Amino acid sequence: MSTIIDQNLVARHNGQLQANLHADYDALAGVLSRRGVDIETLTVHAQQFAVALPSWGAGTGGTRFARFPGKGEPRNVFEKLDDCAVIHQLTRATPGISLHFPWDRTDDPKALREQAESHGLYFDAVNSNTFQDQQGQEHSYKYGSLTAQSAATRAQAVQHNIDCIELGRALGSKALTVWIGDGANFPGQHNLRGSLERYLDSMRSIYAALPDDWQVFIEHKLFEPAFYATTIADWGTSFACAQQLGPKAKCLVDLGHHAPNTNIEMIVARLAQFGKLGGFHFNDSKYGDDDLDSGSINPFQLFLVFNELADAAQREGASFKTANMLDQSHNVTDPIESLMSSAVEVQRAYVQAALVDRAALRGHQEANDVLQAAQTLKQAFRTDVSPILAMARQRSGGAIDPVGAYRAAGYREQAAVARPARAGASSSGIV
Ligand code: PSV
Ligand code: MN
Repeated sequence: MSTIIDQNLVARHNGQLQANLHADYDALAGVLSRRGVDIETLTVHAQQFAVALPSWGAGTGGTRFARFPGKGEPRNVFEKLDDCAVIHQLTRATPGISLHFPWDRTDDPKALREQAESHGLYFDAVNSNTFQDQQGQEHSYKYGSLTAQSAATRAQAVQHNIDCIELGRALGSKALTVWIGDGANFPGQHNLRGSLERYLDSMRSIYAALPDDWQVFIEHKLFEPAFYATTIADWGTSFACAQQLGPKAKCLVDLGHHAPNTNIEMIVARLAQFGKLGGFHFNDSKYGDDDLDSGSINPFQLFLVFNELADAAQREGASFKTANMLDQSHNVTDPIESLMSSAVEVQRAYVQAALVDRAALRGHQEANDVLQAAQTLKQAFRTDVSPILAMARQRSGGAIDPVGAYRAAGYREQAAVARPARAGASSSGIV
């Protein structure tokens, strides 16, 4: 596997942190062994964790008011791939990349795939985009895409999704994620039932084009850009559509796509129970679809989501799998640093969930010992598993302190020189 940052630099950086890491790791091993938990098992578990990176997260994002680009931003999909390779090199937790078309469209998928493989990366779910018009596009999506009144517009949107599947196939991807912004801004604009009927019709054509070993993920979102009624607004609608379409259709939960205070872990439990949980877009939020860094606002919620995933994995065994991806917008931080920290925060929740004493929890639940049941979860959540995450990274060849190593390597400064801003460069950093 070729690396972008010099591995000797990473090793030197690790060397400086080694003694403290071992002291912290040994101390935590003692704490955990008193609870009957073997730290080595948890470290191996941490090493098995993976979350895919959104190609569109590699550039600085923005709001509807402004975007303040940073230096050395990637200008095309190959440069985005380089940034993703750096993130994986240092965290060893992000081997997958989720592409978005047409933003990441390439005429040379073979070259892109080879570049990814040379860095030990693969392509996770590909995403279609019928929420914007592209230059030269025949039919506008102003009034909808898969649900549009115009049959020609719907056909164009369906064809774009089929093209995404084709490109994804060439790249080795195995899933298509469909998020549409379709909906109504005013009562009366849509016949609410009619627009969902058209959505299902369109999705049936996309579903029919899926290769046997592919899945399609339906991503719901409460609102934005449709502010009165979004066609696929909630997990119930997503679930009903996935049921209608068939076994290859599943639901994707973007953590930012719900009303404030929604019990997202319960949605996760429901979808898992009925075999329709396809995957995640991880991010965090305070008010709406804020796309903030994972774990930055509500780490307990993230932990509770992973607690449900651990429960489902225990019930269903190795067959239980979800496609896990980040979906964030970095407006005021270096995107590489945010994506590295976020991957570590999602990994943290995954390891903390593995710490839950499930037998004890079940016992407290059966005995209606509410306080102890809650404390059992809290004990796992309160445990600082940072030494486990750092040890897992180091053993897998990554950095004990990914952000520290990244800054020491001067990658961004070098990128600023190698990637002078260019008018018309491919979009990155999506609002
Ligand atoms: C929509 O808000 C979303 O979460 C979808 O996943 C899009 O594909 C992504 O953001 C990028 O805009
Ligand atoms: Mn998303």
